[in-house]
Amino acid sequence: MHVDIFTQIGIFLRHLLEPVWRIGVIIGTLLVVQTYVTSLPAIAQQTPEIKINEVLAHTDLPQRDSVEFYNPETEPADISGWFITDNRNEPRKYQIPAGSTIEADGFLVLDQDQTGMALSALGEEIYLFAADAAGNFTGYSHGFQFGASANGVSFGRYIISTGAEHFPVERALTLGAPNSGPQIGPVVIAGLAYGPTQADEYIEFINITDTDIALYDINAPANTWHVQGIGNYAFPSGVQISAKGRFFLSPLTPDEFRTRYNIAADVQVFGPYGGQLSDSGEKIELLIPDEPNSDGSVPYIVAETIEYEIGAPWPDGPQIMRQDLDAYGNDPANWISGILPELTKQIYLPVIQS
Ligand SMILES: [Ca+2]
Ligand SMILES: [Ca+2]
Ligand SMILES: [Ca+2]
Repeated sequence: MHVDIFTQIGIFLRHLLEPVWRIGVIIGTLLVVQTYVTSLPAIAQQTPEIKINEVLAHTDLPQRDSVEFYNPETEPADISGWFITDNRNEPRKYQIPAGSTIEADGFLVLDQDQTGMALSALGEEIYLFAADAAGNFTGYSHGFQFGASANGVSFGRYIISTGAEHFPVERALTLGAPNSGPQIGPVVIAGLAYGPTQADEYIEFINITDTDIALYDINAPANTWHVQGIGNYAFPSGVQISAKGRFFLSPLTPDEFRTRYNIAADVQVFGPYGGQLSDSGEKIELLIPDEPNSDGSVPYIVAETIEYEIGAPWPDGPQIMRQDLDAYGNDPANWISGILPELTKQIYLPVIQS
């Protein structure tokens, strides 16, 4: 085999330079490793990732405002000296006392008599900050903001199909025990269309219970249910939805919407709403008025939240349908593409006679 002179020079140079190249790689790797190691706080890897798992903020005696912590680790966690606060900008409000240990996969509950920290029934925030023995923050924190709550009803940590953490209203109070899961209903969002044009938009609601539901406070009938995310739409007073009944909210007048989608005469239609369902995703909330405060203000409690997005993991729009009405709604796994089968869309808007 003939090997020309240039190939021989190339082989010679490679043999000469290869050790240099290898040493360069080793030095480079050592520098990267050293930079990585020195940039990690010494304690960060040992901080157990304790979660604020349930919060009860609206109580009358004998109940007390309470915070439940959960230890998801496989070892017991000592959170003595950590801090909790209802104001993230003031993290050192309450220091967890010495001897506060949570078993692996276990719970710890502290109430307002222990922390001296009452939580607002109108909503606020709760955060946990990890600290070392000297009271210095280690960098780990966990917490969330919450809205108004009904008396004796808690918010709980819930992991959806994507792995994201949500904190919906709980089905039952479970302080010191695994969470019950989200409260579903009494009225859920069953379908929505955010396009292709604004005139095509709708939100479909279903009363999933076996009883009639009033979309207002029966003790204060002027206080009606609201929908947020499309402006702030207030249902008219005096509306009743029959057991298992469905109803629609649209940006058209009820008559226009009925015609456009061939809605049966016994199905209630509401609107028009002032805003729109965004074609880039947004949060839609169904709100129920609670008992008015002594100053006359009305707390609104979130009964249902759908925070749809455009594209994966949400199904293709612009019309989407909820699959399981009794399962948590704010999870893309519970939604599929398509127009509701009960709708027969008209292609053209009717000509308005003058
Ligand atoms: Ca309270
Ligand atoms: Ca619990
Ligand atoms: Ca739209």
